[in-house]
Amino acid sequence: MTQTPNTPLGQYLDAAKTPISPELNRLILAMAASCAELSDIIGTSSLNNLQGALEQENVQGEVQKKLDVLSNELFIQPERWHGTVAGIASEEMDTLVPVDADGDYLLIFDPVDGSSNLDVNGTVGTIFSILDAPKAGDLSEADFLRPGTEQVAGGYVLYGPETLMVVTFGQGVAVFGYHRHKNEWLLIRDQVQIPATTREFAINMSNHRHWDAPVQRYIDECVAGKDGARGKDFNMRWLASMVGDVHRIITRGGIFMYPTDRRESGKNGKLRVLYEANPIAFLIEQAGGAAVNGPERILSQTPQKLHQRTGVILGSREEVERVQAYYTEA
Ligand code: AHM
Ligand code: MG
Repeated sequence: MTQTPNTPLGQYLDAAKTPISPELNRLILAMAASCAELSDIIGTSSLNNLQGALEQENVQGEVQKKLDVLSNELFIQPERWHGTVAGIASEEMDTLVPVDADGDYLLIFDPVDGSSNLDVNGTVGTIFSILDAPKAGDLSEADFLRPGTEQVAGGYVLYGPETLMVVTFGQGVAVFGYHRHKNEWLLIRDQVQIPATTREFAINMSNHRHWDAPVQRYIDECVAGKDGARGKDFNMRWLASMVGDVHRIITRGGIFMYPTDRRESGKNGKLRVLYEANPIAFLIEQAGGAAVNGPERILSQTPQKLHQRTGVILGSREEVERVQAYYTEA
């Protein structure tokens, strides 16, 4: 069932085709409210001296920005989650944070993805994934190490010219806009579908010499355009913010790639399974697209650790399948 544009988020959740539990409903509303708050913080960050880096690194050796830390602190406040969340894991924390033993869900997120864009007022986003919490016992990291097929919800909030939330509960993809003056999230598009083919790719071209042969072959064929094997011209876009690049694909199709490569630092990929690749792959599949790590489906991987990385190739189905075939043939 497609719902009518301008439907408020709460009403949308109440009318879902397959009922959404009251706890998940509250959790999503709390996530939306938290992201609206973060949108205001990001939207005034230069004015409030919240730009720039801190002299500290996260567990993955990345220098943290002031807003990486501040947004993480905002999202881990237990009172936000109204007893719905048993535990939290985030890009910015070494290990999990237990929240409420009775909570039904695990919440995993990247509070500000694409944070190198913060300094230049470029697009950034929050990515989130929700899993069922284990029924009993003390929470451990192992409870989070589950394949993406087990997600009960996944989504992102994009902080661009507009603040948008794109979410799935496994019954299609919906896009909401945050109406600042009304302080309300309103439906923009429901049951979004990505075109199966595209003429647009997104990849950091400066890494060309490091890529594996299947990726070089695919991109070289795109760049060769009409005169090459593909017989058509391609265009390139790269925002250096996964949420921004993926939102373009959700809107008009395309292929996004951050593949594994031959460097020591690139052999496992750059993006993380649990809070980047999985929720985005869930959205893309629900919108009729495909998402692979190279040879395999992203959602079928079982991560061995919280901050595990993966290759990411996703978007318009026929293009993703073509790259996947190049991997299998190689
Ligand atoms: P981050 O989580 O540290 O912000 O890194 C993830 C980001 C993605 O949003 C984006 O697609 C990619 O890293 C950009 O990488 P690069 O700087 O190599 O272009
Ligand atoms: Mg990130």
